[in-house]
Amino acid sequence: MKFRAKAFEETLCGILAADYATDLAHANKRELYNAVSKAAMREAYPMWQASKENGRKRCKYFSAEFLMGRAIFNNLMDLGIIDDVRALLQKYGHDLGEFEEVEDAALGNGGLGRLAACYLESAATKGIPLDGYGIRYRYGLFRQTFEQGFQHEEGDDWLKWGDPWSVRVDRDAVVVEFSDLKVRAVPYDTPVFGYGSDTVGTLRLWSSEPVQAFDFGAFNEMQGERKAEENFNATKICDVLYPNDNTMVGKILRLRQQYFMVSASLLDLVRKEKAEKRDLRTLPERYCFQLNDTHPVLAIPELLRILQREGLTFDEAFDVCRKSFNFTNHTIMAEALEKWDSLALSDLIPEVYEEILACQRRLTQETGNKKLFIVRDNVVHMANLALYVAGKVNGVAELHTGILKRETFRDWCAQYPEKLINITNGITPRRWLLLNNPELAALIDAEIGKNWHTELSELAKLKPHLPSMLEDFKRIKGENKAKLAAYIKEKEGIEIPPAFIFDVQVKRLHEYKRQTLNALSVLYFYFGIKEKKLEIPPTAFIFGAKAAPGYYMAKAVIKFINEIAALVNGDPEVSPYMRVVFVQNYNVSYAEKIVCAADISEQISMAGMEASGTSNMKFMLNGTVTLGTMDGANVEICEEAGRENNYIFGATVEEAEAVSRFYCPRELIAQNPALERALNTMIDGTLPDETGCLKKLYESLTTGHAPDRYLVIYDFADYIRAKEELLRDYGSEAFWMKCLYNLASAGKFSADRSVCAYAEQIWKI
Ligand code: 26W
Repeated sequence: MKFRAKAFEETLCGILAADYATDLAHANKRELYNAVSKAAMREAYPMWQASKENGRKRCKYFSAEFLMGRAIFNNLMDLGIIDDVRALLQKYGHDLGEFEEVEDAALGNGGLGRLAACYLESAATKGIPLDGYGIRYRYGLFRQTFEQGFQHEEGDDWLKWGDPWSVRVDRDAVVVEFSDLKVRAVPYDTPVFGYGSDTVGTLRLWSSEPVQAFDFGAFNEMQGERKAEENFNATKICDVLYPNDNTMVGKILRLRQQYFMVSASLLDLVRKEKAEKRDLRTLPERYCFQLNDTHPVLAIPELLRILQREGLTFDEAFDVCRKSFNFTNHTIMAEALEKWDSLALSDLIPEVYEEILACQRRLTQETGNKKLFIVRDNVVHMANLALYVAGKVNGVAELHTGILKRETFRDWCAQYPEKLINITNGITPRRWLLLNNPELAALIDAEIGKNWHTELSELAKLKPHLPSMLEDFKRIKGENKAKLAAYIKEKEGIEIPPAFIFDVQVKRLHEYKRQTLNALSVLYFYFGIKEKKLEIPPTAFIFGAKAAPGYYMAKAVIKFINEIAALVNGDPEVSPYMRVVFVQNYNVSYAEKIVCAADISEQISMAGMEASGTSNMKFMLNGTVTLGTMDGANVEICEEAGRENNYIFGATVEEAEAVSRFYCPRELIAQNPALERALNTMIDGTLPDETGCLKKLYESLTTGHAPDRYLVIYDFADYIRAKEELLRDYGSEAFWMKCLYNLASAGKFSADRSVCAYAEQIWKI
């Protein structure tokens, strides 16, 4: 669908006049941003409305996280008006680029939240009726700065520029009840546009408010104190996104958030069903629910509770749940599989806890299988609850799903062999190529036309044309690198020459992702160059990552890398050949700039740990080779693009498992002086260690009961081998062809493919 440019301009001027008493010539950035967004919303409204009311079965994607990033550029592009708007603003002396100052909506931690955002956009593009349900956190993921090399966190005021892309829908407010508190849940709806599509999805985020506006009269009564406290608690539920990624922290506020979100969503839905006089037993004909990891799994007992309150028997309600809930698992890390204390649940939401117990009883009756349980020793295992009730359970890459079947969920698989399926993750090629790398997109358009925008497998048609694209590709990559270098100079104050190789690792900071391995290799090169024992082509090692504020070791790694950066960049003997930068506040918008400018994509998790990874796909789509392990979707990247076109190293899942049993890193260190030298910087004063965190990091790798859990030391030598090979190859024609071959082989990793697979195999839409 396309707007008429004229109609858009008229609407825009109307809004500027009515809401800001100004016009196109005089409006400031903020007024313009809000008015442009509102004008687009207004023009697209009929399309949004028609999409909601088309009577088709819909899937509701329940997720505690939606990492949407910045909406405006993506929305204008998907609506097909970005060029018109740019030209219009230019006519009045404005630059669309000024909206780069608009804050990202960072209502997510990392991969899982960004995946949810990609899926919404892809579903709208492909005409699949998919809506997101989540929480409208007042503060998103913290803003990160570095001080003396340490991470500092600040509140993320993502609403600073306003939220013109959402509509508050008071009419649909509901009351969520905890044993000690009633809360008003008010939805804010954001349209999700598809690329060149008439389908518009809805992202509905719930905000918590006091049930009654504050009543000053209460001060006169005995209950005054309590009342004031209740009002305070009600707003607090949505205050902030929990900044943990892959680590379960059993906080009651987090439990409140989870229940708040699913209860509000289901109450709202059931109320609508009743208003339309539907038989609730037939709910699965009109809706299904995708549970994005365990965070929204309380939706299952909550729907059981609501349906029985509406008159269904337990068996009828259970049948509805079996047919409507599905579950995606995003991690095998034991510390991420959510478990809640029975007491906490029965205290806070007693009726919901009763339904969980009823599920446990039914499980025992149905299977008699002693290996399967939901509640054990007064702990509720949320993944098991989902495994029991969900119709389909999926992993997010072939390797990951295999591990789930063989290990993590083996007993469940034996009982329900049809339940577990794989749907490999994907990314939206609109944000991750068209929008972030328009020059490369245009080059592809010129070769094979524009069909690939919505049919990414068409990229394969590039294969015969790759040699003729080489020069342009190199030029575009060079320009993107220059832009990124300028941006990094401005934001971080560090100079990286665009002619350097850009070696990039950006992702959440976690021990299993092994940023430490990369850092140790940087030290290896540093000392090699310093002592004139080795040469590498000039390389910039670029890091970006946030550490969970309570994750000590992850924060130590940040300090480690920042001190390495200071050492390397400050050494005139070495800095002509190497630079190191850890960018601050890595987020979706930063990623857009980095992904199109990288020469090397570091995907170096210990095999078996990274469920899929999605940044690996973003780099690939932008024509970047992977330096990585056989983990997650890297395996499928190699299947598609050829292992020989990437740089693969390290233990495989099987090896890693075998090695871990009897493994002594100290022996390996003793045999490798260069590695020892790099490690010693943590304890020998080479790097400042004001707090002793580097020493702790050193110890975690070398001493104690189970040192080096993630095989950093074990994989070091092979990592160096692969990295040196890559650096040697860099710049040759063969190397650039590898980059292009990866781009041409990225078709599989479109989120369009993934959502279509969900729609066919799971949602039956
Ligand atoms: C309970 C705390 C918690 C918070 C977040 C546990 C687990 C999570 C997420 C599952 C972490 C996450 O984002 N996982 C990532 O999901 C991506 C999308 O499927 C995958 O590509 C990544 O490999 C996986 O780490």
